[in-house]
Amino acid sequence: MLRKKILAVGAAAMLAMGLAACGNSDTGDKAADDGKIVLGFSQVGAESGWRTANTISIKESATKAGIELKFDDAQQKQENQIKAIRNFIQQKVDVIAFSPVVESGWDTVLKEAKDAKIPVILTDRAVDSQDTSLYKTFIGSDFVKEGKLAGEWLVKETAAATGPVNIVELQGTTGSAPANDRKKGFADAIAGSPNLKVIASQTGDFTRAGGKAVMEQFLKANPKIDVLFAHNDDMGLGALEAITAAGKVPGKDIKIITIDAVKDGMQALADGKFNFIAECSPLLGPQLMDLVKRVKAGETIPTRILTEEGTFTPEQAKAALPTRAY
Ligand code: GYE
Repeated sequence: MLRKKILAVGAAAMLAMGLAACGNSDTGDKAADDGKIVLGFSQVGAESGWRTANTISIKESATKAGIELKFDDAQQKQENQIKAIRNFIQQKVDVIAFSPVVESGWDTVLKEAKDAKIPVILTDRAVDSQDTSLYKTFIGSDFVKEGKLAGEWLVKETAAATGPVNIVELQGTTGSAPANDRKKGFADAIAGSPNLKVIASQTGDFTRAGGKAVMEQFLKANPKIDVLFAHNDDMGLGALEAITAAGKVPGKDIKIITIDAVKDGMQALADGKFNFIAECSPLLGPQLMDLVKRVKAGETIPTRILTEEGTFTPEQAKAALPTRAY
């Protein structure tokens, strides 16, 4: 019994020593050795084509800019992002950037970064923190505008409709900025058209599997669906399978509006399965690296940097596809 205990204590001590040794190693601390700027980046996950393109953009542009990137994939969990940010603080990186999976609950960890004097840049998604001194800038799209563009297209498209137009909505990740804002922008745009009605609205978590599963439920519960508004291409692509399996023709029996304009979405649009896409660019890497350098140099940067984007109809998608970067 006693022997076992001694062994256990010994093992724990060795483990602790091992860990300590790890902490002192070259990779554990910031790479002061070669003078490179070290950027800690916490990514949401790998939930969509948009996210994959965004991750590639960030990794490629870090390499190009000569910035050492510590990249962490949070698998769509806020607790993992908080853990990653705390690790970055411990490693004394020069700058932290992250794409917050949800809007709320960041104040404590952002305060920890501020106390450690590590500047933070928000990319892609916003936080709802009241204290804006907790981050330097927010670079990304105007999600309310994207939802609005989607809604405005539908209002025009259905201008001649006499009866009710039944809409189902696939929302993005619950509590995320793009889900909250796209829902709001769309609702605002259709508010003046009483025949346009959202009859069901649920989250599909921005994934194809989620889009398919929720669309199956929508189709079972609602005999008449005229329009699907999906908060991203991937959920729309998943929903296509459910719609076809239910014996309906996507793009005709059910009009489909999505957001992102990644290649697979653009292909569906060019094929007439989708009807309209509002673009959301994932290519944030080059601008982010530029900002990292400027923040590190102590420059003052604008507190909000907007991404520029447009919209696509099937004809425009056909024309754009051959040279589409993502
Ligand atoms: O639209 C969706 C992704 O935050 C803008 O996240 C991003 C959204 C994007 O999963 O496809």
